[in-house]
Amino acid sequence: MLDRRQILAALGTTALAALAPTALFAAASIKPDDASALLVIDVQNCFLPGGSLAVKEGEQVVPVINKMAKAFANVVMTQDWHTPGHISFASVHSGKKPFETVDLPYGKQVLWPDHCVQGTDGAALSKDLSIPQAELVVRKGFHKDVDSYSAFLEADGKTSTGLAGYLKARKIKRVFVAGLATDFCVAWTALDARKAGFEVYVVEDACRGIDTQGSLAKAWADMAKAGVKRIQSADIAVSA
Ligand code: VGL
Ligand code: ZN
Repeated sequence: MLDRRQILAALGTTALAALAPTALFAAASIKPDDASALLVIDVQNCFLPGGSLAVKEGEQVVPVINKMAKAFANVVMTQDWHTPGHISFASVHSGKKPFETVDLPYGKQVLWPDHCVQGTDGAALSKDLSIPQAELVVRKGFHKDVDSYSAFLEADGKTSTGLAGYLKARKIKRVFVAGLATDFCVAWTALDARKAGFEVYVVEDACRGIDTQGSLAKAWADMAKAGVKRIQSADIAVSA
């Protein structure tokens, strides 16, 4: 067996200097199979430019996701789907402003502008998504007194959306997570997917974050610790 030092020596310093590490190791090495599913998280008008909780550069994930989705036989999308006057809205907590926090029975809750209210245009999936084969849309956050960043478990830590059961019944072993926002719904979904026993990849360039009070760095650190793999869309082989 060659160790890393021997491989590097064999490549030679000249060749090594000429090649970027990505060119050596990264090109489209992951092939989604029938036991893989793409989870497209919350690509909804409210999180896109002009939306009430617009994520910076949020629209840039759409073409990346559309292209990547061609590699997947199984695609599930999620929709943040809140009641009017939802507990996560700053507008229902007197004296509170968006991005402040409040202590709720299930823990600390970041407060948001009103967003993704059931049945509104803001809650609709982006019309620019083009994933006709998508098999399931999971709505979440529909209990008035409980938020749900995760597509698997509500913020009380115990109420299931049913997604883990669905994926297991479909014999899915690996999930690839993309969408909005990296540091909230994407990260919480990825962490719960690990807890439910799936192999988990987050596709970094197919996500964008909100980044409030260090949330983006914390999310990546938590995901790394949980064994979530951080990849780029170019790592996924799109042709069959
Ligand atoms: C999200 C904040 C509030 C998300 C949803 O989709 O990441 N963030 N609701
Ligand atoms: Zn929400």
